[in-house]
Parts: sequence; C-alpha cells; structure tokens
Amino acid sequence: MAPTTNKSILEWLDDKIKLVNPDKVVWIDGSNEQIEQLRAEACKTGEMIKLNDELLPDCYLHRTAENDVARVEGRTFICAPTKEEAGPTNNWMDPAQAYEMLYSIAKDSYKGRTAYIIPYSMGPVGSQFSKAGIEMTDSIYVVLNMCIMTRVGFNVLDCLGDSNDWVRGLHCKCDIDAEKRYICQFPQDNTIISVNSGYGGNVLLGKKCFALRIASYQGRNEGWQAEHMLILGVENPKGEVKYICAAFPSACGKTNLAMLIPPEGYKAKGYKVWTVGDDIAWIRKGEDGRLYAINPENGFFGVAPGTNMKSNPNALLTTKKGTIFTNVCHNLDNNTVWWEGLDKNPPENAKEWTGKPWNGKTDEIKGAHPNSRFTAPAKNCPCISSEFENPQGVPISAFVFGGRRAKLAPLVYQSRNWNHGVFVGSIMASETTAAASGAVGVVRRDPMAMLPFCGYNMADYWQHWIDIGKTLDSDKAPKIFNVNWFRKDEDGNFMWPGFGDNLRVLEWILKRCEGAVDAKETEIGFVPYAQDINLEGIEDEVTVDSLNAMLGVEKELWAEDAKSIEEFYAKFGDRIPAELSAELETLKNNVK
Ligand code: GTP
Ligand code: SPV
Ligand code: MN
Repeated sequence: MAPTTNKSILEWLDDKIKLVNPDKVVWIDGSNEQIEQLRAEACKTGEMIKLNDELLPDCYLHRTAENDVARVEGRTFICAPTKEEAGPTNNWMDPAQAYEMLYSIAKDSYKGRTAYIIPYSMGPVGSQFSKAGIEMTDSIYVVLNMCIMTRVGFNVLDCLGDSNDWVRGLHCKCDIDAEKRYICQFPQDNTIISVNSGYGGNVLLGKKCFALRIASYQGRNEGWQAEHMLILGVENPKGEVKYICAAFPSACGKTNLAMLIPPEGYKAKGYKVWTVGDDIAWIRKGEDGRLYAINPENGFFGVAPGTNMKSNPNALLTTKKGTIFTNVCHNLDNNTVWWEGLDKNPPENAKEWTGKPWNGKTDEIKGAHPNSRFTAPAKNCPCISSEFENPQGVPISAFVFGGRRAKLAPLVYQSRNWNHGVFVGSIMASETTAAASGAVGVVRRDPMAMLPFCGYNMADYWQHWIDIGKTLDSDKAPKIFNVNWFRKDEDGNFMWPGFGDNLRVLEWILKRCEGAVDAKETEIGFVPYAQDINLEGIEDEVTVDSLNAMLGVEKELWAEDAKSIEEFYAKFGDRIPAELSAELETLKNNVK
C-alpha cells in the first residue's frame, strides 16, 4: 500500500510503473532495518562489498562500469519548451521528443528488477527552504546513497500533503549503454529522467539534477537562488561566527575549504571553522533583510583522491563509518580502501578501482579513479556546524567565487559592489577536472561554477543575480570576492600552500566585510596590501615577494581576457543584462 493519498504522486507512479514494468515495487522508508536489508541484498549480488567492520563500520565499496565514472555533460539536457530558454551553454532537446525517446529506452527496463520509490526532502523536513522529491530507481546503490545524501522517509509525504510541488525523478539503469545515456531535466514539469548510468551526479537525482538544475529554475520564478556553493562558518576568538558561501567548479576545493582546519597560530588564538555544506546552497532573503543559506543535502559526496590526514582530516574522519566508497582501490590485506594521496603506502595486495589485481607498484595504473568518491553522512563530520539543521539557514556575510587558474586571477580580490561582483562571478574560468568526462586541464568559462548546472538561460540567471541585489540594502548585501588557490610559478608549482592556510585569505575577506582593513583599488577591483595577509608560520613557504606576485594584476593578460569575455558574452546576444555589459566596458577601459 502506498504511504500517501497524494493524487499527483499516485498517478505519476502508476504511469511510470506501467512503463518500466518491474517485478516488484518497494517504498523506501529510510529505516535502519530496511537499509540493513538492502545492504545485505546488494552484497549478495556483488553490487556492494562490505568492508572491515572494525576499521570501517557499516562501510561499503561499490564499482561502477568502466565507462560510467563521472557526469556526462555532453549527454545532459535541459528540455525547456524552446532552445532560447535553455540558452547557449546548455544542451537542449524538445520536451516532447525527449519524452518519446526516453520512454522508449525506459520501456520494460525494470523487467526482472525491483522498483524502489524514494520519498526525500532537500533541506530539513518542513523548513520553508525545503522541497520534496520522489525518485524511482532500479538500483540499490542509488537507494543507499540517497539515504545518506538526502532526508528520506514518509514524513516527507506527510509534510507534502496534497501538494503538487514535488520533483519527479525516474532513474533506469538499463544496461549502462554509454551511447544511450541521457540525463534530462524538464524544469517546466518538475521532472528528471536519467537512463543508462549508475554514477553519482547522473543518478542521485536529488543532487545536481534537482538541487541545482531544477532548483535554479524554481528559484528564479520564486525569488530565491540555488548555487553550486559550500557554506562555512568562521568562528573568531570572541566566539562570533560569520558565514561565507563559496562557488568553485567541480573538484576545485569546496569540500576542502568547507572543512578546513585553521593553521596552528589561528588555532592557538581560538579560531574555528564550522561546515554547513560542501557543494550546494539554497539562498533566500530573511525577515531582517539579509541573505540566508541552507545546505539542502544531508551528506557529502566528496572526491577521494588527495584526501588525507594532512590535507583534510575532517573529511577523512567523516568517512570512517556508514560510508559508501565508489571506484576506490580495495586493500585485500585488511579489507579497507585506498586512493592516491591517502598516504605514501599503496597496498601491495589489492584490486584497483575496476576490480583487477593491483600491487601498488606501477605509476601507470591508478589504484583509485581520479573521480572516485565517498558518500558520507554529514553528522559524522567532526566540524559540522550547530546550524546544520537550522530550518532558517545561516546569514551570509560574503560570497566567494574561484577557480583553477595557473595565471591571471590573483590570490584574492574584492568586487567594487554587488553588480561588479555578479560580473566577477560571470567571468569565472577554470581548468576542467575529472569530475566530468572529457579532457582535463583545459581552461573554460564556468560562470559562478554553474556552467553544467544552470537549469535555464545563463544570461537570465545573471539577471536574477542582479535583481536579487536590487532588493538588498547595501549594508546587508553580502560582499563579493574572487579567490584563486591555484596560481602557478614559472616552474609549474602552486604558489600558495592552500588548504588550511586558506583561512588567512578568509580572514582578510571577513575584515573587508567589517570595514576593518584597507585595500588597494586596481583595474579589476580591491586587492589586499601584502602586509594585510597574515603569513605568520609560513614565512619560509611564502615570501612577501611571492605574495606580491600572487596579488599582481597583469594588465596585458587582463586585456586579452576581456576579449575572450566579450566573445563569451556575445553568445547570449541581447539577453546579457545591461549592468554586465557596462561592467565589461569598464574592465576594457581599465586595462586598455
Ligand atoms: P565537487 O564535489 O566535484 O563539486 O568538488 P569540490 O569543489 O568539493 O572539490 P574538492 O574540495 O574535493 O577538491 C578536490 C581537489 O582540489 C583535490 O585535487 C585537492 O587536492 C584540490 N584542492 C583543494 N583545495 C586546494 C588548495 O587550497 N590548494 C590546492 N593546490 N589544491 C586544492
Ligand atoms: C560535481 O561534479 O560537482 C560533484 C559530483 O559534486 S557529482 O555529484 O557527480 O556531480
Ligand atoms: Mn559539485
């Protein structure tokens, strides 16, 4: 019996169940008993491997197909009524055609399988920020991941009542045929259909498909924002906590910044960092006129390689129980997991991520896939914020944009005002990473880190940012900054130590928000005076000269960049907000 009488849900499910034709239908209630039972079943079929219960209690390993290890941007579509509405940065398909094609792929694809129906909430159940979704899937892996990443349970249905405001999600594994893989969003229909994949961002439909692509569209219509942003709180020695939201592209340091451990000197003074979210922020104006953010997720789907007790101990500790590891290396000696950058001792008796024997002695074959990930409950995180469950969210002092850029972008700079800040976000560029299939290390424009995730025309999304700014009093609007941890020297080495030391930059950012420190006005915005970035404890790693080089604004490079921004903007025709065109003119004049 269905645990709801909501007609819109029952009708949709009835229709989709007829389409995919499962042997059995199971509602997911999120209970421990049910989760245990599904884990056992997945271990029996080999879909999951139970890991050492003493070292990694309730942890599992899963391997995806070798052709299915990352998001597939080329096969991700925004199926809006017109191509214009999807805009030049999205793939578009006519909704009627898309439905027809997807239904023909999905037809009877659950034969011999079970349909799992997952009612879930993005955001704390009942919060005014939150939204409900239902995902139907034929994958236990998806069920178990959704039970970590979202709030799953029948209370979501109770809260929803008879409302039609819920996101429909249909996932069909089919036979993981890469040629028939499609990730389709229908923003106007609150609908997502994903076929022929079993990988994270393609199939955990609450995450990128709903909480960013569909939600960004909803937010535009309803006056709020869905952003690819971490949320962190910085607690100063007086015990005051200020919150920052930061947008970096995939695998560019959100999880790391969100969980950072202050450098020794800061720790001694009493600084602390609290994690509210590591990937997605939903943002709306509060009654006091400030912007508030929640993390709609309930867990972390984090990049494994490079995570270690030095770079991100909080993330590593978060993965010690109740975690699903995907595409990492399996250490057969003690039935645990390993990845590049965990430590310097690759296991000698192991299986690499595809399941083939591996002895850790070759550099050519990696133990873990570069985009291997952990799915870990947020409540495991040693630095999880006390505000994590706060239905009102946390007040934002600053927005930070940033990407991977070996050259050009300084370590940090501040925009002159809100509209200039929106411009700074819109011109973000970053080197591509393994988070999506395709070439790695190619610089591309990735506005607000939303290039793969904006559910409508990016120019309209920028307009939405501008419009939000118009509703904010200037003393309440978050200040907007840009950072770049990835600037390289002539020899190709990172110039900034990064990770925990990034707090030194956050300190400057928060001081700027309070008006407590001066800055140098340059062609691109406000840049710190070198003496205002605290280098205590890292003087032998970062000299004042190299800091000055990282803070440098090279006019010729910016003039070139301005040309490329102009070309990028041209793709949007006259949809570009006038405010942003004006900012581009200012930049061109400044760097002439
Ligand atoms: P998604 O989950 O894909 O959205 O990514 P994310 O932004 O959360 O990425 P994450 O924090 O997992 O970043 C992973 C990569 O960034 C790893 O290769 C890290 O080593 C690298 N990284 C993170 N912070 C820093 C930093 O401050 N400096 C340098 N040089 N590398 C960093
Ligand atoms: C990203 O690629 O930005 C991620 C991982 O956070 S995924 O959920 O696969 O999109
Ligand atoms: Mn992400």
